[in-house]
Amino acid sequence: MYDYIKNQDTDIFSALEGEEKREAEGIELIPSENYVSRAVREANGSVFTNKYSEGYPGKRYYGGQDYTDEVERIAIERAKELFNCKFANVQPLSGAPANVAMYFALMEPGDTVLGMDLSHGGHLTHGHPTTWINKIFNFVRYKMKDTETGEIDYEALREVALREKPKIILAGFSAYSRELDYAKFVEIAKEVGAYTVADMAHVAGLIAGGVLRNPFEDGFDVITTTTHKTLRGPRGGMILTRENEEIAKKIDKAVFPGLQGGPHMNVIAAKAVAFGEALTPAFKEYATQVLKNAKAMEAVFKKENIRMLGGGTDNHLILADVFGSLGVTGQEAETVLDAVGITLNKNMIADESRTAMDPSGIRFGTPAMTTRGMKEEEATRIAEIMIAAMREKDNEERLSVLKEEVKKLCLTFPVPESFV
Ligand code: DSN
Repeated sequence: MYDYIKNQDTDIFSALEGEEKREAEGIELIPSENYVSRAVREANGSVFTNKYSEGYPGKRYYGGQDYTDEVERIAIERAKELFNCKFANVQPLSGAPANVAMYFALMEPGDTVLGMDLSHGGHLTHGHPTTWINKIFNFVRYKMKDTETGEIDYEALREVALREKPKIILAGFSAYSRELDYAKFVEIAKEVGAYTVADMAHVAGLIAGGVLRNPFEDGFDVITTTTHKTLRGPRGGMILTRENEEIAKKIDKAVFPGLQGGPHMNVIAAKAVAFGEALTPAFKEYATQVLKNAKAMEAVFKKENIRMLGGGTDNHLILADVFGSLGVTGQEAETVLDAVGITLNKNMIADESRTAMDPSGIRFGTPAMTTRGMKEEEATRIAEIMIAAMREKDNEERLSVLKEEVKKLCLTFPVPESFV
């Protein structure tokens, strides 16, 4: 691996070596990250990166599409099978462009989206004031009813929907640890004539693996997602339509030519490979273990009386109020955990009293550590190490002992090359 780079570009080779070591020797707890198989990496680094393929299979603007058509068709068919829907667009370059294309497909400028409040777990692309889409569309919010249980305030959601008449009701999040009641979203959307869209970027792999509910089963119109988080594919996006061909056609047009140019066919080939892996029984086992590991970590945080937003987790992630519980800020926690070889991210919590750059919370999750084969025993120990490191953040001797333990644990669970 990297033989050509090694001979040609020592600067990049050195960074690659550093990253290989970092990923091997540290525990990755950022809930939106994962380790892909060698097969996915091969497809991602393949000759398809050379090819322009504007258009869709069978209808392209350039010649030489025999094999690009083949891989895109396979990716589409596998995506449809995984998520039980009739249409899939696998060209979005990532989650943010997927959401932008979806907005332009389903709305006119000035139309309204009702989405989850950003401080309660929503995402930048759900209308953060600093984004361009926020200047084009009108975003209104729903929140949790109770930050200790995580339950969404469905009554307030309905009231806002009746008052604001959104074109889209958006379910989905990047920092929320509870399951959503998709049927309630559909019921309210029907009342006001809105489309239902689920941004399931974080939980796509858990839905594909059958351990979380598929919003399509409750009648959602559209799902947007990334392909690189729990789904364990290459960095990329995708838009799925349950059954309405008119919606699917609008989405195709919005992705190309509306927003993007040539699709990244190497990434689409890698998506196809990852979807093939996600269709195996081994992936169901993986998804099941992701949840078990998150529950094991939840148990330790509960036992140590550390406040978790929503009171715990139903999915792969936990948002902990470390400032409120331990007097350690999110930034301090991120830094000390980095120092012992555990990577996660600082995160704002609901009704945050601090700043985005140094908030009260940390967000962490189990997708990547589970890919390494770690189970409840390791998840429990990692949670204990995290709490010990945060409590003893100024004790350098103790931190170096914890760092050694983390490294040893990682070397016992090397990142696998293959999952099938
Ligand atoms: N950056 C991703 C996350 O970490 O949740 C979402 O875009």
